Amino acid sequence: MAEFKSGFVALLGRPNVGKSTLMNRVIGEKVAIMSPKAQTTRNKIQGVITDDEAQIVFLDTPGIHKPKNDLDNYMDQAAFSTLSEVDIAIYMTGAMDKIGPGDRFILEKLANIKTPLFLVINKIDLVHPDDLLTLINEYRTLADFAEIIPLSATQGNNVDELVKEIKHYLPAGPKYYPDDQLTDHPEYFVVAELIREQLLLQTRDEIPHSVAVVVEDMNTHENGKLVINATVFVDRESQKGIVIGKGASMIKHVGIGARREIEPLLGEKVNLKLQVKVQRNWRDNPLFLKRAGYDQ
Ligand code: GDP
Ligand code: MG
Ligand code: K
Repeated sequence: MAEFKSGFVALLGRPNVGKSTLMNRVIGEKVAIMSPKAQTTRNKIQGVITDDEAQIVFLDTPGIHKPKNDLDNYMDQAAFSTLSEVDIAIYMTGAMDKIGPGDRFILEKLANIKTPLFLVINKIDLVHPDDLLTLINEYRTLADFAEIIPLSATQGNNVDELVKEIKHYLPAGPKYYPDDQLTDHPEYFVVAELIREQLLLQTRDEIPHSVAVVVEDMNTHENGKLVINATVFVDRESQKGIVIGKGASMIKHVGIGARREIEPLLGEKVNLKLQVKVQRNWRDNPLFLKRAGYDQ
């Protein structure tokens, strides 16, 4: 029998190319946070798949772009520091996305690392095959890709091929995680992200990214339900009004939506208690970022 293989795979790419969708498709569980909005994923979230041939540990990295504030800066560092620890780096793009200065900037940086680099072109369900070939040829001039894999994360086309190629490039190695482990991320963070996801979905464009969620505690039971106390931090008083909504209707719906996601994840009934607080300029406050869990 062939030797067991294992290793770490970093998923890189602009916001909204479908990194979280792909990871969820591969792993089959909701471990990364998806949303039609950019930058939902702020932290590294690991997903693990194990079969009898290999164990693949995915790092869903935050997007890389020109830093505008401390949080952006933090996200860039997290993305690049990940690359020194991984066995394969995957640069992901959308089949509809034109190659821009951002892609060139990142691929130039990636050219300097020794890690094998894959190009994954996602969302092939949206383009004509001829246009796909043109895009592939353009990318070939930008970097020396070990593999180029077009796929559709939502439809599932060619996702198996990606997994096969990842296994091919992984080194022989041990299981880092038990067979049934899907993520090593603290539950607090995942729960906070599920609440934030609901906020982004339900408030639409009214509170762009000026919202952070901190789970204060999650360890007591009341009437057979796990009590989760969480705080939503916004930048401005006006945003507080939007998040709470008329007669507290918005925060109530956010709570209901989040609970629907959290209960299957934790495997028990939950009593979710949300409060909303104004914390000015939280994105530039290192202490706050640390408290909110952005300090790995
Ligand atoms: P991320 O920011 O890179 O993690 O992107 P997400 O996984 O959050 O996906 C962004 C959006 O693209 C979501 O609305 C997804 O449903 C959509 N999306 C992801 N993969 C595909 C795909 O293969 N085809 C199509 N048509 N849409 C996709
Ligand atoms: Mg994401
Ligand atoms: K997203």
